[in-house]
Amino acid sequence: MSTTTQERQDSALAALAAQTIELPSWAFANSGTRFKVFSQRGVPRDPFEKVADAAQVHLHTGVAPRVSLHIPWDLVDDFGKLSAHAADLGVSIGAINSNVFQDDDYMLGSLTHPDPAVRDKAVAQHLRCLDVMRATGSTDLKVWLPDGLNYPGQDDIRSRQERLAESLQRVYAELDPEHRLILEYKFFEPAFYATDVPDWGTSLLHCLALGDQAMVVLDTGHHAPGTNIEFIVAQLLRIGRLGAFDFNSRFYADDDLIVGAADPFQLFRIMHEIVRGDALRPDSGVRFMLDQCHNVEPKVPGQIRSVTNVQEATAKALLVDREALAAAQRSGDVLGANGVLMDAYNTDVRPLLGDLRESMGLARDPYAAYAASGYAERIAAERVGGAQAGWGA
Ligand code: PSV
Ligand code: MN
Repeated sequence: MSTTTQERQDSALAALAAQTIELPSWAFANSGTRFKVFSQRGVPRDPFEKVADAAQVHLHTGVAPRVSLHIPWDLVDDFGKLSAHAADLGVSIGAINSNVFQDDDYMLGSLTHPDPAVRDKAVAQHLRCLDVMRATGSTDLKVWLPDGLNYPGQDDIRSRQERLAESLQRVYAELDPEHRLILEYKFFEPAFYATDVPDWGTSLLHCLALGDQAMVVLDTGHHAPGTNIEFIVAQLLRIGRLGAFDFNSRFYADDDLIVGAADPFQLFRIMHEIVRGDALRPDSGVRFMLDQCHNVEPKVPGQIRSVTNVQEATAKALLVDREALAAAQRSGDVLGANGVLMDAYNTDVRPLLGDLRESMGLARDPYAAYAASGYAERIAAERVGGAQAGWGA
């Protein structure tokens, strides 16, 4: 028997109330391209101010209670103090990203570097991140490597895979039982000829070799144009190895634009596979994280827009009439099945999300609530002097 629209809306509201979206600390810092990093008034000068800005996004959306850190960008003397600061503001520390892409030693690679001394250094950097996790209560070590080759013959492709497996194993061996190592892939950039973890298959192979605590991270901007990302989502869910998303959107390469800005339909199709795979549950092991840079737009509102875009795609996916879809699929009704999906996609879910926020004691429109709060003007006036945090600084 088919569910009614009302029943689907009620269960969508319950699922949306339980969904959480993790914010990247670096989204609040100055950012740009290799041509220019622009500075904006009020941008944080340290990780404490980044966490404070992230807490604003949570305050107005109610669904963004964690902030990921990037090490060494977010190194502080006392991580206990940073965690306590986060807790005071109603948020907590999420994934710890290990940065092995901004040190001269890593020009020819980090965990795959031909020189064992550089590999040792890169392993040590990851172990330092595990210490940050212990000090902050974080459970996810997120690994993205810039490693790769610009020219055929520059290094031996296969030896690099062996070195990668061995280095990852050295890091994995140091995980605590509650920790996960989540391995992100990206098809190109900064390497242009061959990347050492270029795709989900390579990431998955390394995760399978490592063990149950290793999972794949899918960054939506890290695929060749035309790639069917929801297929990858379905496949990784099937095998229980989808650890997290880095959500963003792209028109050309790894643009790191607001998620859902370039292709909201793709985001809906991804969330449809998530709902289909019962992976929206908070205990499913799949973390919904953002990885974005707001180069030309204000940062806190940019993050609010990102969160609401993920919520809209999720809400639409939750409204799919699953029984009708299954029936159409069983009977080979191609247009009927497609129509069921499109009906959900074409639903205006903004009133439903307004209801959700009201039920959580929040304003119906978080974007307007933030604008009216005066926070942007306050930080612009208060954060004067000192060095603004920036991507790469
Ligand atoms: C690499 O392009 C990446 O997606 C990784 O997640 C990095 O940690 C992040 O971007 C840096 O912005
Ligand atoms: Mn990413």
